[in-house]
Amino acid sequence: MQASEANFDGLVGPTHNYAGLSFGNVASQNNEKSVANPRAAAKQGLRKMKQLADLGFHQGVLPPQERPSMRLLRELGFSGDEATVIAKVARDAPELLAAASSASAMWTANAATVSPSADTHDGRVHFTPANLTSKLHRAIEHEATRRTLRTIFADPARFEVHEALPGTPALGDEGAANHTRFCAEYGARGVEFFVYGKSEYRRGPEPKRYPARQTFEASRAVAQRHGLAEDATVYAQQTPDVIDAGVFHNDVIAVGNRQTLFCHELAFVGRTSVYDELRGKLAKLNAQFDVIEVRDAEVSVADAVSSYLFNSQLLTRPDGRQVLVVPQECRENPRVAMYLEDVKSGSGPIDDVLVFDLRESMKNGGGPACLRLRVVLNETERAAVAPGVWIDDALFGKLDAWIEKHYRDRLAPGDLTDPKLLEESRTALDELTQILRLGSLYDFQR
Ligand code: SUG
Repeated sequence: MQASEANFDGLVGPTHNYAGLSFGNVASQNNEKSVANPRAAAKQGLRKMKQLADLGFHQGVLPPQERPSMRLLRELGFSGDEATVIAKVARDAPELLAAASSASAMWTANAATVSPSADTHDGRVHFTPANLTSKLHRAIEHEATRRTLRTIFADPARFEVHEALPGTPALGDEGAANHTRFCAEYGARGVEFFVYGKSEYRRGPEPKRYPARQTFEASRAVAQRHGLAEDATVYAQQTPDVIDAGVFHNDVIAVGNRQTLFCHELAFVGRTSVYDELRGKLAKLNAQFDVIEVRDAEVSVADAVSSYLFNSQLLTRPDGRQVLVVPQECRENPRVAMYLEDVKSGSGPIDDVLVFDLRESMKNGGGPACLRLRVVLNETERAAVAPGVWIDDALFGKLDAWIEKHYRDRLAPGDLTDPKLLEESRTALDELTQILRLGSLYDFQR
């Protein structure tokens, strides 16, 4: 059946800030305690959604989560009314207030792993929200993520939104940031590609400096739940050294779309056998496989990490041409800029490059690909999606005005202690559920 890819970007939440919460994510660590601009962050993300929608891509939006998370703070033993809880945690455990306040749900590539209906055992689209166990501020996302996905993809005849995997290190799951799907056409059966950082039980090389967030066991469990065929599933391990260089998710070093894998030569352990397996399994589905491999001599891993060249979106335009959506930082790195000039003028599978200013998100290690969750949908599935989340001129206008009205243009770590921030966020989110026509989504609305 005819299908196409839709991208659901996370709307940046009102508490966007730089708390240095992600050990192993170089940008997050380097920008710790700098002053954020939530309004600019949200507008930068919204502008990307709008421009891609204008180019004819199916573009949806996922709402932010309620932050600070009073639920987490109460679970951690802080009691009293809300202002008292915030005052106590600010005084006794500011790191927990920072974790409870992060707007990290904006990076929806980590919201879930999604398998299109053409690949699954029961012909439904399957979603597994990521447990994100590796970081406290992210491990608190999956319950609300599940509720949001169930609200937007509500029809049980077409969509299955699973529970997250059990939250334990052996099953660390970071969602679609470590997952890619290859296919001839979006609606045809495809090969799903799962990339993990380490295995809990099969001994092998592991990173030494930074944590590997995704395990093989988690990837395999997701594939099994989604009912993917073994002959259409490929697993690969990230090179431990690249994790140690700051590649905390595979989407910092590789991106795939349809028959193309664009990656750095050091991305995977045993890369030639990984490519051969992908090529072989795709050939059985009458699909081709092209690898655009960037050599370390052209763009080093350090350049890839600072520019986010591979954290790009590789999209098939309605006219069939492929475009690469990159952050502005790629233009500012001379080697990456030169590489992209060659891509544009060459005759390879990438025809054009689009550049976006996502500076606020980038300073926390979130580029274009982090901000979006890909969902391949056929026409009937697309018609079953909650209608209020598709970006068009009208929704763009409403969201832009909503951001302008509710968001601060300055948020320093010290501002997280301000109890007014919770109130402001709730007022904003309450209005947002009306704009997106999502009903009562948040705990505070129930
Ligand atoms: O999980 N940063 C996120 C960035 C996620 C990027 N996503 C993908 N690569 N798909 C993370 O490390 C930083 C928050 C802070 O430090 O305030 C943060 O959570």
